[in-house]
Amino acid sequence: MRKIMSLMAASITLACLMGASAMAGTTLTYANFPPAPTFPCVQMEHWKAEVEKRTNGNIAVQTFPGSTLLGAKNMLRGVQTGQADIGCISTAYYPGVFPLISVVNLPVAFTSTEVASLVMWDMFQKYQPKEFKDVKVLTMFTSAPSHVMSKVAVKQLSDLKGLELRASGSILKILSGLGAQGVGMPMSQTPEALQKGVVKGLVSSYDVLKDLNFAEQCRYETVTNLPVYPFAIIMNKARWDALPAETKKVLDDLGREQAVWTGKYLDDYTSQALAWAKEKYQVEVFELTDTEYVEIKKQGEPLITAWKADAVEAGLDAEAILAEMLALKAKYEAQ
Ligand code: 3IO
Repeated sequence: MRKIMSLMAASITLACLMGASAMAGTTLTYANFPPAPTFPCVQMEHWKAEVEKRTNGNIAVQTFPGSTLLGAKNMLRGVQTGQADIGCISTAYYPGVFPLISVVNLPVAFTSTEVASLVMWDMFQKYQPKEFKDVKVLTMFTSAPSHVMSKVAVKQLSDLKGLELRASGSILKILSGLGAQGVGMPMSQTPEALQKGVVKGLVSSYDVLKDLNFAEQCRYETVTNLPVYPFAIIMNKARWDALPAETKKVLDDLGREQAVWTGKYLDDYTSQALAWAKEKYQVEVFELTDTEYVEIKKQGEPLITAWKADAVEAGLDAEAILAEMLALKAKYEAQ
């Protein structure tokens, strides 16, 4: 009798445990490299809330901002190997790895993050580039157009001579053409580099003036309209494959929506951040002359040529891809 009772107790306990784990569903870990207040992490929290709501709590998302799970440079590999289920990559940190999607990082004068993010998403959908074949892409978006934020005033292009500025990807090359000293590193290393004086400033979007408090050190901002940085949110392939069909549908349906949400958020937020920096630190904003903007554009042209050569090397139809991107850009800008 005692034996039967304890057997029953054990099976009740087991049933409860199984029930609890079925109710708790799946927890997905989501790694991000920059600190929590920055826009890649803001969009991550928004996505988490939407996913948890739309799956009725069947999926829980555990977020790790600020390189607490994976850093900027081991993000891609870390997601591929399953150290995190989901991760955020800035594709400019992986030279040569993304020959197709790096087209979005070219100097083609995006003025809207929403447009750039939609263009990136559509390009991915249309071409399904094999550079992403080892991961599942959940969404994509870009940073806002990039400007110079500096400890020294850049009032004219010649003030860039020899100036050490942090950047990544195509912007690094444009900087060298303009006589500046580009220093390549991820955003997550930039606060320390600025603090130590390794760089005198950076080239990125204005959101970081506020979110990383760069306005305190970089009191001079110069409007340069340089490229946007492309981002991809990637998921471990095996973890994706193991999800139930209805969960996959929720996540797939969110892809484009999240790109639009993030683009709109950042377009709005960069103006707020700049206004905040003016108010709090009296930062000065310089615009260049028309001739200088033409010079910046000229410095960007060899990059487009170089991108085409790399794309052809990677077996891509570079001309068609570039034309398609410009057509999408024109389409969304007209809307
Ligand atoms: C960026 C990256 C991380 C956090 C906030 C950010 N705002 C703009 C960017 C783009 C950039 O400079 C980069 O390195 O991806």
